Amino acid sequence: MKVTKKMGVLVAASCMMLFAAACGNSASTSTAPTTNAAATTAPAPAAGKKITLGFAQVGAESGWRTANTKSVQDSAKEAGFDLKFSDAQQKQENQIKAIRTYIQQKVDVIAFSPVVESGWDTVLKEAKDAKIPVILTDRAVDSKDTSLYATFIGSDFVEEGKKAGKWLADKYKDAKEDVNIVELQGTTGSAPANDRKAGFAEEIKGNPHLKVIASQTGDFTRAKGKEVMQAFLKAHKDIKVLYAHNDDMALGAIQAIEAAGLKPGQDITIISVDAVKDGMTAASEGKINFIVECNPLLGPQLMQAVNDVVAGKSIEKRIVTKEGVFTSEDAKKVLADRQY
Ligand code: GZL
Repeated sequence: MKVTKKMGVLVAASCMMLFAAACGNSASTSTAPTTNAAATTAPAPAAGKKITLGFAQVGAESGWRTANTKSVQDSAKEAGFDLKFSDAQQKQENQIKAIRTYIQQKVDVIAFSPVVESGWDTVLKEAKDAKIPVILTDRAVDSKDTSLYATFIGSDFVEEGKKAGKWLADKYKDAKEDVNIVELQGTTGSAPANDRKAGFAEEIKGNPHLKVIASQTGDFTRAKGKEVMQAFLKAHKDIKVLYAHNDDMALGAIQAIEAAGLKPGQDITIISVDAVKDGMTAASEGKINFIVECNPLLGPQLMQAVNDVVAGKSIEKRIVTKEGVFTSEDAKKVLADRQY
């Protein structure tokens, strides 16, 4: 039987999918779809040619990002892909430049974590015109035209904010006096910052004693988190709670709190998001009281999605990662087994 080029390519892609599936998916994730599947395909690479993936990463701003980068790089290697990787140092213009370079290089698939939600339509249209499918990982874009990307693989940040707010509302459900909260927001304009803020506010709004007296970006970094917390402590003498949108900012804030002679986790209750090793260590020491997990190990799911779009398979438009929550007691129990 004559094996056509297309059949040869499909066999190659299928073998890769079997290989990728055999590698297993180390991330504890669910792939619960939330919207209808939409077929988005790329012209398959020539028979026997490696799939080339262009990945534009946000930066290296936090422990979470470091773990996410490692997951993408290790999974691409396991899947046998040729990975082109760029670090945008948290600048949108650098990510747009990287995506344009990948288009010029005619990669098979482009994936990226948008540093902010807006301003992507033009470059995503350029990728679509070049018939290169785009996969969003970690963070979303606010483009109204959802045909501009094949799928968005990442957490539900509103849900993460709600988990944080619910724990606090439960803790202070019988409060008789005001509980002053300060908030360290993530990168201004980013999906996690917008959504974690919204989810948290939604859950605490039912208790008039829970008051956010100050809220400012710490840009997801330890240094900025410390700097802003120092300013909060100077301006407010009655802070009872810190809600930080990630562990790195919480850890920077803990340095400021201790320098002010206060006990983190006791004088000031601290809630954080991510559950990276350093955050979980602080939680196990009682310095962070509650951590909402945000899973960075998105590599295996991303590579499976790359295989699917190259093989012409239909793909769920939204793949939500599965995550837990940890009290200080929980953190003590699981710290040794944490992968990141
Ligand atoms: C969330 C991710 C955020 C992390 C931060 O998915 O985009 O960016 O919560 C990281 O630690 O900097």
